[in-house]
Amino acid sequence: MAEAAKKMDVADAQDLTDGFHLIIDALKLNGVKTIYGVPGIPITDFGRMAQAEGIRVISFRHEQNAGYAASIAGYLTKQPGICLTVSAPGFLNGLTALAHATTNCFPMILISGSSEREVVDLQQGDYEEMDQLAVAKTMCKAAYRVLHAQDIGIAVARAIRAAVSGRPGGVYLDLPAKLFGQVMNADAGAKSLVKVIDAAPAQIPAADAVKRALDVLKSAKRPLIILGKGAAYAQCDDAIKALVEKSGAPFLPMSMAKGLLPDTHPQCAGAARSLVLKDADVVMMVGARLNWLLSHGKGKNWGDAPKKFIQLDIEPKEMDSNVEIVAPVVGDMGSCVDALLKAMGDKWTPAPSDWVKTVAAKRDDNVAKMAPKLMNNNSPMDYHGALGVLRQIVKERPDAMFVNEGANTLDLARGIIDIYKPRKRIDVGTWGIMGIGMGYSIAAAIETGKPVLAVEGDSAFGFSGMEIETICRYNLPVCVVIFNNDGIYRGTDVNTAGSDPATTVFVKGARYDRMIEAFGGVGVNATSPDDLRRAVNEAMDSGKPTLINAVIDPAAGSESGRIGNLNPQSVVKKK
Ligand SMILES: Cc1ncc(C[n+]2csc(CCOP(=O)(O)OP(=O)(O)O)c2C)c(N)n1
Ligand SMILES: [Mg+2]
Repeated sequence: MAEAAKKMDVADAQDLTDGFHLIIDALKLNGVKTIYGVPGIPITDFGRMAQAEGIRVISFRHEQNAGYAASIAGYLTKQPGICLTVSAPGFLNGLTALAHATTNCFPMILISGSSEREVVDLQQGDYEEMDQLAVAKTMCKAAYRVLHAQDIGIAVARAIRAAVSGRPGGVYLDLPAKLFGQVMNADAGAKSLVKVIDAAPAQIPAADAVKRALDVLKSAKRPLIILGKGAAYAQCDDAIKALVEKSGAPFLPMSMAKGLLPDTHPQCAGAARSLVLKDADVVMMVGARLNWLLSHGKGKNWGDAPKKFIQLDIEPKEMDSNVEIVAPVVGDMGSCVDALLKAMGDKWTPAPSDWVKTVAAKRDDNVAKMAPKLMNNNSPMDYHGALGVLRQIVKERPDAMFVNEGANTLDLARGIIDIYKPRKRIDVGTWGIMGIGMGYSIAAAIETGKPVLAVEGDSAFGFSGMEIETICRYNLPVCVVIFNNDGIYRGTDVNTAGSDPATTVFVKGARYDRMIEAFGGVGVNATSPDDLRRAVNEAMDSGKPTLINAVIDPAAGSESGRIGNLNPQSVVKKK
């Protein structure tokens, strides 16, 4: 009798599906291949089942790093990166990355389990109680909660569409614990799933907007093109190269747009930044915003010469955000660039040659001045000696992914290390955030299948350092180089008021290389540029998880790297 009842249950279960399976099926139907997350109640079994159903589930040590991984996966693939967390504290840990994704315009979906609605809403003190939806709403592009299994299909579809359409960003999906176990008829469940058609529809710019922009560009005596990471995200690399080359104008890549055209391209004005910002008379922004990174398009960095701005962006509200945009071109980047190219025709007159020559001369001069510094073999190393080595390695390995964070370690590497291909350089982005390093490295290795070189300040590394265990566990081809100058900006500060260390210094002579040895990775202590060259090449050839402690002179850096001017000053500071 009991046997017969058991058989009945099995037969019934075959006609049923549940929340667990519907979420997995909905994600798979929409092409999700990887989930980045941390397990726990109520999503542990969900992660196991997703793995069993063929989704790659990468298990991190902290949700913030899983979130950053998902955000950059979104940037690299144009599909929303998925981060999975538990309720309240796990959700909050993932939230920084969700806000980061939204600020940087990366498509990402944070999926968090949550506690029982009835208990949360009456604030009766449930396990990990929090009204997560309300908290998330202010930090992302869209936020949804699903209460019924039959709504999972539509909710996942909405989340995907919200993340990737228009200006991409972060989306929050709240899944209360009860939802996972809810059952429904399997056929009805299958029918409730939605495959998103044309998730990021083309947005064609108006013909008169294109004409207006070209009229302004044509009038320029000293045109400049600024490429932003929106241009890199769009994956219309050939068209962007054709536009820049046809215009003949010098171009300036923002840091994650480096490599759209090689930094060694004859029109690249990267090493003549001050000159082109000051002297250009027409500036065409291509997927770049006039935020703090470009001094808001005004002030002393932009000089006194009157300027006209053309701007290509998918977000109409971006126009006039900081200065007047005389020629807004609103549409998706691929469509905007194609329309401009087409309207330029075959007889476009390239930028005036005297301007192009002036910029090239300044650039060559600055590059020549830098060259000897990059060849020094000092030990302990300074930034230039160490970066000279890495510059050559990246040149020889243009397909590798390059991750970068820190202050001096970031600013100097950005200027010194040339990038040769699109979307190879990923870094601190719009916020100048520390902590992206290991999450980005893991996602870069997984999403691109290429080796990864991560160049990290010793402080920057600390924000995500525990993920070297994750790198070892998944045996990812990641080489982390830590620029160890004993601290934040410098390792030389002294606290004159007591026996505690100064606030910006760390343990002197720390051996970060020993950390990775605990997990079976390769650790190297490099005290000279020659050591560093040998160790990085070996790591990149072997593909073994490697951490190199690059010993940098503690006195070599400057306060806040290149942005010390943003520090508020006290006029009454007691010395
Ligand atoms: C999340 C976050 N916290 C704090 C900061 C402030 N901050 C900017 S750079 C930096 C670390 C710089 O030191 P390091 O990474 O060692 O680079 P270095 O200048 O020493 O080469 C910190 C803490 C930040 N940008 N982001
Ligand atoms: Mg440091």
